[in-house]
Amino acid sequence: MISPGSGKRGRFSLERIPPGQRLTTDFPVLHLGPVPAFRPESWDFRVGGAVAKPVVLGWPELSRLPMVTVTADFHCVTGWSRLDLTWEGVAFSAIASLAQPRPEARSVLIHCEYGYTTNLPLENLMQPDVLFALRVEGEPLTAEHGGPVRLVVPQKYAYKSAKWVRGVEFREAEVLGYWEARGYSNTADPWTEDRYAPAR
Ligand SMILES: Nc1nc2c(c(=O)[nH]1)N[C@H]1C(S)=C(S)[C@@H](COP(=O)(O)O)O[C@H]1N2
Ligand SMILES: [Mo]
Repeated sequence: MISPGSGKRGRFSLERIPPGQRLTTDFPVLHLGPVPAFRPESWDFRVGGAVAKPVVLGWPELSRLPMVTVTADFHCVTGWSRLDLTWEGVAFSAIASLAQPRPEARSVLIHCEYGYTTNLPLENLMQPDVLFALRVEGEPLTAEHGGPVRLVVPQKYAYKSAKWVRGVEFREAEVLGYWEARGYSNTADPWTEDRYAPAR
């Protein structure tokens, strides 16, 4: 089955696995540091920066927003690819509509528990396959896979698919995220093996 949002494969071939990647059929867990505990009473999701309407959503509010379903492949920069994960959650574009980014907002910094961050151009995040996922494969996201809420950006290496998201900061000027500031590519395109930042 060819699902939307599975990459640039298909332009010249039906190859599903990007160059230099190997297929895995399980769902590895990979992250830095401990798995945060989720306390729904004190948890919030803050959307701000260069926006007309900053918003703070509690867990009941976020989990009642309209949901979308995206089936997409997942490529970790360390070399594994998992095909056809079905995610459900709130489209990035729906969060942007609530907050109304100002015209100068070009970049977004995603803030997570324990200080993990990732950055993306707003244009990339507005793609229809980008979502804040609450569920995967028909079940609520487990804490180890980023529950209660993670970003999913299928067209980029998975360090951009930040787990345990708590904040979305719209910005005029780009700030590099955790791995982007430590030698990994800012653009992170699996189809061109865009793994590392150019040497400086
Ligand atoms: N908050 C946070 N999100 C993160 C990471 C992390 O260390 N912290 N690691 C990233 C990396 S490198 C990968 S490959 C994916 C792994 O997601 P998974 O554990 O659900 O497979 O999470 C990404 N999101
Ligand atoms: Mo990764």
